[in-house]
Amino acid sequence: MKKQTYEARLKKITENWLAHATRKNKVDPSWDNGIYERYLHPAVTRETIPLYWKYDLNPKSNPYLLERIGINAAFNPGAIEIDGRILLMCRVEGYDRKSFFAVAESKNGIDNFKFWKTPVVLPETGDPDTNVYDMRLTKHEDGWIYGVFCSERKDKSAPEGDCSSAEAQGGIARTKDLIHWERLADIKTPSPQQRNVVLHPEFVKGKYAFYTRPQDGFISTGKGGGIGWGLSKSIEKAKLDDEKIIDCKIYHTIKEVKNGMGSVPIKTSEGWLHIDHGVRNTAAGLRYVVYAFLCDLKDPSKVIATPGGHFIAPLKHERVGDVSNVVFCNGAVKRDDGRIFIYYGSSDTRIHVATTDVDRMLDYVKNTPSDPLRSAACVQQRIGLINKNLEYLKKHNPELLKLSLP
Ligand code: M1P
Repeated sequence: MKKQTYEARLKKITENWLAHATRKNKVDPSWDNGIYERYLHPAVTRETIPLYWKYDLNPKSNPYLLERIGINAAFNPGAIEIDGRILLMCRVEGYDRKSFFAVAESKNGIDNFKFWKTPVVLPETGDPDTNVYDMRLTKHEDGWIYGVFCSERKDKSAPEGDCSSAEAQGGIARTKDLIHWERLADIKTPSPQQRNVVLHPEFVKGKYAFYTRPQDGFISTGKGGGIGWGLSKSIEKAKLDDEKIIDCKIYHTIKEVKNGMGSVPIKTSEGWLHIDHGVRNTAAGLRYVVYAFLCDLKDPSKVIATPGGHFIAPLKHERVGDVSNVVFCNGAVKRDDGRIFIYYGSSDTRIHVATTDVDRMLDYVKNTPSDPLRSAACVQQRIGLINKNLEYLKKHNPELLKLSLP
């Protein structure tokens, strides 16, 4: 192969980076369920990562301009709006499999995401994490921005030779600017492991309120599972004495294996809007989808509307990646004009945006019927909709009726 000069390679990789980082995104016309828009391209990918995070750009020490420390993926971002800018706290994963956090910023929240100069330098606790990921950003009424994330360490009780058993806990750090971070103690709960821990943005009964996901093992939730809820007097040493399940896993549903919180819940006039994830089993492995529900404004631990089925499922190119058949949301932003931007990772590989608004989401969560849990009941539910429509069409749109029936 003809050897490329440093200059030629630099031009090529710079053009490639620019093409990704400045690409305009458009609504995908092939998707239309009225509830939210999907977009043609991912919002952030590993190609969006600055070149100077991966290459040694000095021709003297890197004459072939080879990648020195590669980036495998950017996915599952927390999200926040600060001064009109959308900031994504991305989970960036190196070729070495370790994840870290890095902020990507965009003015419109749809495209042109650029990473801040350096990744987040997250302080460690006395028991350093091996891996950190999936940060949720909570703008709390106490004035801090909290980052709550999964902190993973090797399972100390694993048998000799077992190099994959791990222990997951809820890590907590706080900041005012997403640059300088103070690390707090991992949350203590009645469960041996935790993932998908999220801090509620308001005090409840004068305490910090946490959503949890108790789990017996690292992957399997075992006897645990479901979205938990508990209160803590302290945030510096967060501890939940009680953990009650507010949204449990259920046989033969989109959350039969496990579920977990997604974004920080969004406050609306009619309740706290949840955009979370559910996991089911298939012959091809686990399938992760995003689902939504609504909780009471005064008592955020009380579920008041539960649309059946998934809200976002992996589609087209989203379906394939490092961990295929996964969509996972841990960040959404409600803008002042009522628009909601939902950020989700697909197949543990890249980041997408979906857009909707408060009115549509409230209509969706309140008027989509709940999962009736059995085929026979699902058929009845659908026949109810069909009959309602047939009656309406007969009176108001008989032409459409002719078109759709033999
Ligand atoms: O690989 C799919 C997802 O698996 C975990 O989610 P959960 O705890 O619900 O199983 C997380 O590691 C998440 O980051 C990942 O996308």
